[in-house]
Amino acid sequence: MKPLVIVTRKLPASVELRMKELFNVRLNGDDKVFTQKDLIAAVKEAHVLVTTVTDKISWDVLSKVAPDLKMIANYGVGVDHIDLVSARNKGITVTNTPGVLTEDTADMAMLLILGITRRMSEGEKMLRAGKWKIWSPTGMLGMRLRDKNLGIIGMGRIGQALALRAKTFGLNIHYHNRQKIDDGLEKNIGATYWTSLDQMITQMDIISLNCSSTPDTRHIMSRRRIGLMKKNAYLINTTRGDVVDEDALIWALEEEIIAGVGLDVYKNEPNINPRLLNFDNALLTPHMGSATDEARIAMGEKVIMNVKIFLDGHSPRDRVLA
Ligand code: 8YV
Repeated sequence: MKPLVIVTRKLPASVELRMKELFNVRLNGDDKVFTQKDLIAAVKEAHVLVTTVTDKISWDVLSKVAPDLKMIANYGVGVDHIDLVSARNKGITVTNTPGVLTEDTADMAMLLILGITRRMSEGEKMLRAGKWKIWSPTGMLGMRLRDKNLGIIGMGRIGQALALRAKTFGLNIHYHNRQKIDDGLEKNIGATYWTSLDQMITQMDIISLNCSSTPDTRHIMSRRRIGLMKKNAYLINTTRGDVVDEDALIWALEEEIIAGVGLDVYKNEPNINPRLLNFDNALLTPHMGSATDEARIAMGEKVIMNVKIFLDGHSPRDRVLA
C-alpha cells in the first residue's frame, strides 16, 4: 500500500492531476475548510499532510498524530500556523514553498503602496457611488512617491524584490533586518541599513512589513512603534496580521496619528475587525499576495517535489527547521 497523502484544500487542477499520478492522494474536491476535528482525523490516518495557512496545526492536533504521519508539506511560505517545535519532537518533517511567490507578493506590496498613497480605492468608490461631480485642482490629492523614504522591515527575498520595484518609483530604500545584507547586494539595491528600528521608523514616509511571523516579530509594530511614525506616513503589511498590533493600528487611524494603511493580512482572518472598514485611508485586500495562477501552480509543484523527494527517502530542500 502506497503512503497516504491528504491535502486539506483544493489546489490548482494541474497540481491535483500530477498528485494523482504520483501519489496515493486524498484531495478536497469541495474545498470545505478542515475543522480541528477533521485535522485530527487526518493526522491519525495520513503519512503526509499537505496544509495551507487556513489549517491550525497546534499541539492539540499534533498530540493526536499516529506514528504513520511523517511529513507536513505546507503549501505556502509562512509556517506560523504550525507548531514547529512539537512537530520536530514528534519526528515530523515540515516543508514550505519559498522562492516561487516572491515576485507576486512584492507586486502586491507595491500595489498597496501606490494604491493607498494615491487614494485609488477611495477614488474608485466615489466614482462608482456617483459622487464624482467634477475635476478639481484640490480634489483627491495624495502623496508623491519620488524622493520619499520607504522603510522595509525584513529584507529577505520579498523585501529585496519590493526594494527593487520601489527604487524604480524613486523611493529611497531603508531597511531593518536581523542582519545587514551583504554589501554588494545592499549597493545594488541602494539600501540604507538601520540597526535601530525605532530610529528608522521616525524618518520613514512608508513602512512595509516583509518579515516572517515568528515569536520574535509578533507585534514588531507595537503601539509604541506605531506612535513613532510620522503623521503623514503609511504602513503596509503583506506578511501576517500578528506582526502588527492591530488594535493599536486602529487607534492610530482613529486618532490620525498616521496617514493610512495598506493591508493584505489581518489578525483574525477572515474575520476582519469591523472598525477597520470605517476608514477611507485603509486600503484592504483579502490575503492575495500570492494569488496569481503562476504562483499557485508553482507552489503546488514545490509541494509535489518536496513530498516526492521525501517519500523516495531523501531530505527535501525546503525543510523548515524549528
Ligand atoms: C499563501 C502566504 O497563499 O505563502 C505564504 O506564506 O502568505 C500566502 O501567499 C498562503 O500561505 C497559502 O498557504
